[in-house]
Amino acid sequence: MQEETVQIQNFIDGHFVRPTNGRYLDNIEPATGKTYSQVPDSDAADVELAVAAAEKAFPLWSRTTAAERSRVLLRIADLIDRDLEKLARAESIDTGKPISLARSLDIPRASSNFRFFATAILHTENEAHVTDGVAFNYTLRQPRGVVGLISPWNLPLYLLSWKIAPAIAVGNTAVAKPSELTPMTAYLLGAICQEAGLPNGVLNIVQGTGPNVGAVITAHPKVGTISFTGGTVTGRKVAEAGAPLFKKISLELGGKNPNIIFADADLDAAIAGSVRSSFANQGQVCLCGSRVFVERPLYDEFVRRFTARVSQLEQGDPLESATEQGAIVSKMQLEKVKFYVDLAREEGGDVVLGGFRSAPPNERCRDGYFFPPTIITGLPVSCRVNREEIFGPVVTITPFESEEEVIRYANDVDYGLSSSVWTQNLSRAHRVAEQIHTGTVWINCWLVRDLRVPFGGMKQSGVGREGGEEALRFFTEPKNVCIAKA
Ligand code: TXE
Repeated sequence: MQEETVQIQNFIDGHFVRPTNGRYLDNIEPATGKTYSQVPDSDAADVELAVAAAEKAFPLWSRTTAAERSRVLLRIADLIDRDLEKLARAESIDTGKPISLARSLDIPRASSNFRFFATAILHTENEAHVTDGVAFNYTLRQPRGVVGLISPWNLPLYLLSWKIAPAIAVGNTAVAKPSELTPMTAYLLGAICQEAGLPNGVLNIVQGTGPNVGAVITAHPKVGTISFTGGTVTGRKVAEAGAPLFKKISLELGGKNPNIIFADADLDAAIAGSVRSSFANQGQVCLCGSRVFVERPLYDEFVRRFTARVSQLEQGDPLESATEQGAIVSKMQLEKVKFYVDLAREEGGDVVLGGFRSAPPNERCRDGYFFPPTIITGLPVSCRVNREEIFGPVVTITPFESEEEVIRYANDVDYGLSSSVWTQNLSRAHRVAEQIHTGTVWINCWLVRDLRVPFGGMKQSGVGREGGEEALRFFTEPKNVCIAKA
């Protein structure tokens, strides 16, 4: 297999280069537990080169017309579509996610991100404010310079492109760092950008660890803008590094999202939606609804039917098209999942499905990191398993008696990223949506993502919003120009 011999390189100033220290880390395929490629273990010297390249490219790129920037980004989108199968396979091998998910979600979304922002910059309006016969103001929204983009391992190309596309569309230049666990599609994106004719230095990709690369980017005085997606603990470090330099920072962090099912819900739809929101990508999506709340009259039936449906999910080799549940991204993450399932037992929970490491699906995957979809009932709402982000294929189900009670449960965590509400009562849907403290509320659906809507979290799920207009604003600096009338 071609992937077995790949030594990934950094992408700096339009060229693929080795890390200056010559060091590499093993990159493991989660489905097999075996090293299949090597990722640069870059450090401050590489970040320095990337920042210098981005700085050098900025004057020209920021003055390039929106129409020309748009053309380049559209070419990138087209090339991602052309390489769909290659990228989907790479993403599946790198993350352990089912190839069907990479084909239908991750890679198509990556090209949509480029296409969306490539066209968005052609349709923006400029603001003007007339001061009563005294002056005329207009607002320039200018690119901010070199931006730092740091992304996690769960949706590698999807989330990295979500940052790169708006950042460079509006004329910034970027230093991007994918997760050291999932470097492959970012590496392939570098080649796509070269082929698309993106000028050298507009996008630089430095591969390596959080402490050696991510922390250097966030502390770098010439990187004034940081967009970060990852864990809450890391997000805090990013905020601490950026605060003394007054950087503009957007943080998209963890979640412990409620999935609320009222007794008047369309049960078939609620079950189908809950299976996805609980276990998509082995539960490793920050938007997964890991806390399911079901109104008492429906509780027993929901648990029975939901468990039956989940037990039918096809667990298997991520590279097989029929697989619906693949591998967990890393050994460490697998240990974390196991820790929380053990903790759930200690906290008095009943494991009604899963709960123990699954048998490998085939010989190739003998040493892979597999854990089955796990359903836990009988836990108090306030226990650790119901408050801390697990980020794996584990959900709890809890009954509730009233709207007021479930709103209290939903809000009683440190996180506030997203929520789902299943009900056929429109007034209730609006009422509950208004009272839930999450950045997104889905009514009778999950993960419907219109790229125009504001996206982000409340409380410890993050600071700021991206998506659509919000992203264009985040990556630009507004400047008011005031012209006196006389
Ligand atoms: O994330 P990290 P990890 C959650 C999930 C998971 C936990 C830890 O609960 O178990 O976070 O996962 C880079 N300065 N989410 O360790 O460390 C790192 O190299 C700057 C939720 O993978 O936050 C990677 O590129 N950057 C999440 C990125 O930050 C640093 C998705 C995210 O890694 C850094 C993934 C530092 N000091 C995990 N340290 C979501 N909400 O989508 C690390 N990084």
